[in-house]
Amino acid sequence: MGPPADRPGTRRVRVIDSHTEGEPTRVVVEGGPALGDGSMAARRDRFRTQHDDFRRAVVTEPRGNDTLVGALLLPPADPAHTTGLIFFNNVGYLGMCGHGTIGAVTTLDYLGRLPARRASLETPVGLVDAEMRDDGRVSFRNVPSYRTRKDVAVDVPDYGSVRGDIAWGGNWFFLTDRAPFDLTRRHARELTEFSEAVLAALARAGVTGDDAAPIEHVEISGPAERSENQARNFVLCPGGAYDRSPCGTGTSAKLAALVADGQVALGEVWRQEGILGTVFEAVAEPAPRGIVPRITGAAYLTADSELLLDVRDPLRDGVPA
Ligand code: PYC
Repeated sequence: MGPPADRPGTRRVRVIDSHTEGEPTRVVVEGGPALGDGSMAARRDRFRTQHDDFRRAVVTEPRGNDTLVGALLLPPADPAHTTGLIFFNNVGYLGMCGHGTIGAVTTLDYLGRLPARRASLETPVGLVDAEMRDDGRVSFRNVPSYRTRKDVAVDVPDYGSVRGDIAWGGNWFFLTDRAPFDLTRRHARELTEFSEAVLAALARAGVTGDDAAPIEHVEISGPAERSENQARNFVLCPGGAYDRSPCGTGTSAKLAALVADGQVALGEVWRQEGILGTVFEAVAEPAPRGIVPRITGAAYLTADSELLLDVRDPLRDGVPA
C-alpha cells in the first residue's frame, strides 16, 4: 500500500505558510473549494454555508491552531485584478486581514504571480492595493477606515466602566486606552480575559458596528517601548487568540480615530508596536469617510507544503469545538 496521498479519497491541499511580524498566515493555493462566481462577499457566504468543513480542516487542530489565519486565493470577479482573497480563522471568516494581506502578497511574489510587484486584491469588504517593496516589506492600501462612536462606556464585570471608541478598519474594533496590565506577552492571559469580558459586555449592551454588525476585536493601546515608535497594542481576535503582530485592520481603525482627534496628521508616518514588539508603519490618506490607511510590514515564508485530508480520518475536518 502506498502513502496515504495515493489512497482514493485523500484530498491534497497545497498551502504556503508565513508569518507577518509574528502572526501566522496559511495561504491555500491549490485544492480549495469551488465557490462559483460573484463578489468575494457572495463567495465568502457560500464558503461559510457549504464548505465550512474545509475552513476547519485547514486552520484548526490537528493541522492548525487558534492563532493561524487562513487565506483562500480565488479567481477575481474582475479579471483586471490580481486575485480574490477570503480570510478565515478558527471560528469563522474575517472581512479583511492586514497581516494576512502582507503574508498573501509575499506568497504571490514567491509563486511568481506578482507582475510588476503590485497586486490588486478583491476581499469581501472591498478592494485592497498592495506593493512588494524593494526592501522586502509589503505596503497595502486598506479599505476606507473610520470611527463611528467616540468614548462609549460599557460596564464590565470585575473591571467596572471601560471607555473606548468603535471603529472600522476592515473588521469592527473596540479601541480602548484602558490597559489593566502592561502590554507585554507576560500578561497575555490577563489581557485576553479582560478583552473577552469587554466583548461580552459590548454584546450585552447592544453596542455594535454599522448595520448591527457585532464587534469582534478589542484593541488595547498604550505607550511604545521604543522611542522610534508612537504606540503599542494588544489585539484580541474572534476565536480567543491574540494577534502576535500589531494587527493591520486594528492599526487602520486606531489610525482613523487618531486622525479624527487631530492627534496624527494625514501623511504623517505613525509606527505601532504589537505585543511582540514588532512594528507596522501606517500613513493616513484622505477619504470621503475617515481615511484610507497605508500599512507596511514584513512577512517571512515558513513552509510550502501539502495538507492531506484522508477520508478515513475521523478528525479530517478538525477537532470538534
Ligand atoms: O492583521 O488585520 C489583521 C488581523 C486580523 C486578525 C488577525 N490579524
